[in-house]
Amino acid sequence: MHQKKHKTLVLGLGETGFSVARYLSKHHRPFMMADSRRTPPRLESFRAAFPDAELHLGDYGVSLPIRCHEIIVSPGVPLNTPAVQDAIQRGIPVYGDVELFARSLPAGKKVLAITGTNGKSTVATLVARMAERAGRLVSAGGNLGPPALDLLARRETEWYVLELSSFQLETVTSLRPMVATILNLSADHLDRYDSFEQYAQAKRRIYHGSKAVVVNREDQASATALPEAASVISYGLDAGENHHFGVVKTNGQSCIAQAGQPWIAEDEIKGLSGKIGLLNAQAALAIGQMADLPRSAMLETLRSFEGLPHRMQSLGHRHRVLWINDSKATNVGAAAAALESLDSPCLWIAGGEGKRADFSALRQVARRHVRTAFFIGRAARSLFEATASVIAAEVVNTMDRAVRRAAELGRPGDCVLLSPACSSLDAYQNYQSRGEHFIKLFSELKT
Ligand code: UMA
Ligand code: ADP
Repeated sequence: MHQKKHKTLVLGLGETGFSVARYLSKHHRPFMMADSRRTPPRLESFRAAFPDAELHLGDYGVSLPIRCHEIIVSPGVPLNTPAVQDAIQRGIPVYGDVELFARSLPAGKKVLAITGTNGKSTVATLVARMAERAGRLVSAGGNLGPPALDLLARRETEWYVLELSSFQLETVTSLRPMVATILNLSADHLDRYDSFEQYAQAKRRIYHGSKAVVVNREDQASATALPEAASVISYGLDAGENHHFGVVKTNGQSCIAQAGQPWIAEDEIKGLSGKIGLLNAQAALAIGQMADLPRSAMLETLRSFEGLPHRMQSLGHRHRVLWINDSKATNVGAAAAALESLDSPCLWIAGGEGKRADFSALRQVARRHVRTAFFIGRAARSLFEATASVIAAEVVNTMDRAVRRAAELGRPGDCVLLSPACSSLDAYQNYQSRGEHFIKLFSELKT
């Protein structure tokens, strides 16, 4: 008998796939789940939650998609996967969880959408906290977690703050954010994209249909292809004119200002240090202003913000050497910005899964800030080859050895920085486990 194609195929049984399954099941939409791994980590909990769902594990080939009327892909599933390409050519709709979120969003609800190569989680968290402090009913998630669709379960939410990755944006067409921003663009995920431009184009989809955009004047690549009808607020490290944000000197102190009028001094925002901190704080203020948040709630949020774990997180001193966990620096741009922000000579631990990055971009910043580097993981040799002509460097392969060598060589006044410039996936489940491992090794060092 002819089998009717009435099911949605969900590809990838990770956090996203699980959230899609929850959503479809709640809305009585039949689905089947497939994962290319034979035993994905969430298998047992999926079976317990959806005992009747059809599940396919291992190579899913092209036969599975053609049994379905649409495919919802997880962000980690590249669109050039043969089964997905085959489905697209057959005219089967393929999209991701954020597009499903956008299509399901009740009228009147607003989205504040944030992407960029670096700083997304920090700025999304700041904006959500500013809105909460102002008494708004707000839910934050997306790439930051929880997945976007899970946020819809909280029905009283008025505003959704979404951190979006390029992977999630690839299939987004219906989002139309109230405010959208690309914080910055530098090379990342080149194991997935053919070129930087292709990656940038995926990110720029965030602007589509947005009524207001926030733009970083320091980063030209992120400020192109803006929607014509949108109002724009920019920010940067110069003073900024008209209604734009910038940085001015008042009584010898750097202050964030709008239209030249100081709002808050740099040393009042302790959780956001250096140039990066000034930029991220301005981005959050500009988004908040576009969304009509009161200034007092925004400034109080900046003053009380303590930073997020695994982002330039100070762990404390050992023998007058400061140890910093920046495990979330998973690309070259983030590690370069982290090194640049340091005042003291640095013992630098880096490496992991290199994602086909060009590490030569780290050579000059390493020369200025690094005393000795310890390289770990799959990218250790490439990092060594890119930098050893200008700094002392050792390929130590493992985190344990890197920490031991850094503890041996650190002198009073130095700092030890884990800022890997790579993803963690060659050795850890995620950047959090890598950071936790580093913290554990630090805590075991003799005081
Ligand atoms: N899988 C397949 N086929 C493939 C590839 C993967 O079946 O071709 C399966 C894997 O076997 C695995 C599952 O898909 O079981 C994993 O799916 P996923 O990689 O999409 O990961 P999720 O658990 O759904 O997490 C995703 C984001 N991960 C990625 O984009 C890689 C999480 O971002 C995000 O927090 C979560 O959705 C909720 O929205 C993490 C991330 O590393 C933090 N993001 C990248 C970054 O920040 O640089 C983009
Ligand atoms: P994302 O969510 O985009 O990965 P995070 O806010 O988690 O961004 O920060 C990740 C890392 O990126 C930090 O550990 C820091 O090293 C670096 N970083 C943060 N903000 C910026 C910025 N505005 N420009 C460059 N690098 C940044």
